[in-house]
Amino acid sequence: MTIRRLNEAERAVALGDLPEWTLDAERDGIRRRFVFTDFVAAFGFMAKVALLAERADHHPEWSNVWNRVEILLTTHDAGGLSQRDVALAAEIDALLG
Ligand code: HBI
Repeated sequence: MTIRRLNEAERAVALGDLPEWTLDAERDGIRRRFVFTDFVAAFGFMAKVALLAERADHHPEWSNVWNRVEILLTTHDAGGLSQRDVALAAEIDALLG
């Protein structure tokens, strides 16, 4: 299935539903920074995200420093922000309750 970049109207709706995520114009993706109590909590979160990502065949660009996790979602196959990024971001947010 081909996947395409979201247009301006679609982006506005998507970001309205994901208030914690910001548009990264340079990468044409969305990013969010998460802060946990310690490394174990951060890594536990990453393990859950990894399972979601593998199930969706959609993988984050991310980094971890002790209790912080920085996630960028963009779609190589679409050349930028797509519905797949929005869907995974919503699933990630749902992990946090
Ligand atoms: N993850 N973020 C992201 N973007 C992609 O385009 C992508 C992916 N994971 C797997 C994937 N594409 C596959 O469709 C292959 O292109 C590797």
